[in-house]
Amino acid sequence: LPPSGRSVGIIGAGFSKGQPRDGVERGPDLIRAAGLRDKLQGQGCAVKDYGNLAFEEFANDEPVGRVKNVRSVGSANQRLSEAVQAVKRDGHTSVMLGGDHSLAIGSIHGHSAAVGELSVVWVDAHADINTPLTSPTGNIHGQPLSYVLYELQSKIPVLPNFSWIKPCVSAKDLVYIGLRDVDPSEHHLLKLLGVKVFSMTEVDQLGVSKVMEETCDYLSARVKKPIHLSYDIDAIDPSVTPATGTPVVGGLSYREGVYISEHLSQTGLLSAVDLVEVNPLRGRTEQDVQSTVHTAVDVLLGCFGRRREGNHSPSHRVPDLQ
Ligand code: 6HN
Ligand code: MN
Ligand code: MN
Ligand code: MN
Repeated sequence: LPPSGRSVGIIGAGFSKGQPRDGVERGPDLIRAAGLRDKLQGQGCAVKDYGNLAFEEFANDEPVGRVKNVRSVGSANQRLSEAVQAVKRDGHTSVMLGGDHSLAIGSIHGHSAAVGELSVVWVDAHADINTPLTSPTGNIHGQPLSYVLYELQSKIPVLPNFSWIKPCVSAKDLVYIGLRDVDPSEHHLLKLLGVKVFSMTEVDQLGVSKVMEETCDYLSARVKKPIHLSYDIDAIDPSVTPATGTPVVGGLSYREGVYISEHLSQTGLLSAVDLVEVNPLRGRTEQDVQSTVHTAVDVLLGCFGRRREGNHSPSHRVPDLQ
């Protein structure tokens, strides 16, 4: 094992058909170009980059009901699930670089197929729990949790290329952080299922450190399950991460955003991470894009042991005079 004891397997998933805006497919290469691999290695991680997934194209991917690009999304997520399973079998913490948030379907499915029951920490401005029937937009990036939660299976119609998906997460094992744009039917579902939610109101009330303490207490109250962190970059305030498809004012600060990943890193339970919705074409300036990408990288570094107080490896020695 590397000094930090962490090994990271990176999967590039430049997929954008869970939503209508071009550009989010460039996320993985931008995050890599910002030096993710070198920086992770510099903090003592072993890194294997599994490259970018290739996704099948569908010529006639007509909406099913209101749901858009169903066949493409189903197929892409099936590939991603297999890739995550391979990364977990190789013994790494999986890092999936999106791409849009519909990819959480395959990432969570593959993670659970490899390791069993999970805790899921969903960091997002949005709840992403619309069912195909409640979705106001038909965009699957607003629906991923509905496909993986056991409790919602009776609400999910049969969809082309979705039959491989097996629900694998229990509503009591899900915690949200950062919510501030929740559709009425999503809010109803969250209440019905009794999901633990730290919206921006709770972040304001409690502060991020108490939110993280309560998150970990809640998730470890029963058995300690491996944690799946699904991090939508739009959780952070658009003044910091503007290059994203569905920005919402009033988000996490850079410091709060990084604190969340630092805290989860310290649990030793982080087993898979999604970093999604970085879209360079949504930035108005190069500075917008750089700020978004660098913040995404810093969130990921925090997941793998980086501390703002500084780090050094156990083998480090203070030089002696000869
Ligand atoms: N995201 N609730 C809206 C919808 O279309 O269902 C917005 C979803 C945003 C999804 O940011 O990953
Ligand atoms: Mn979002
Ligand atoms: Mn804790
Ligand atoms: Mn999301």
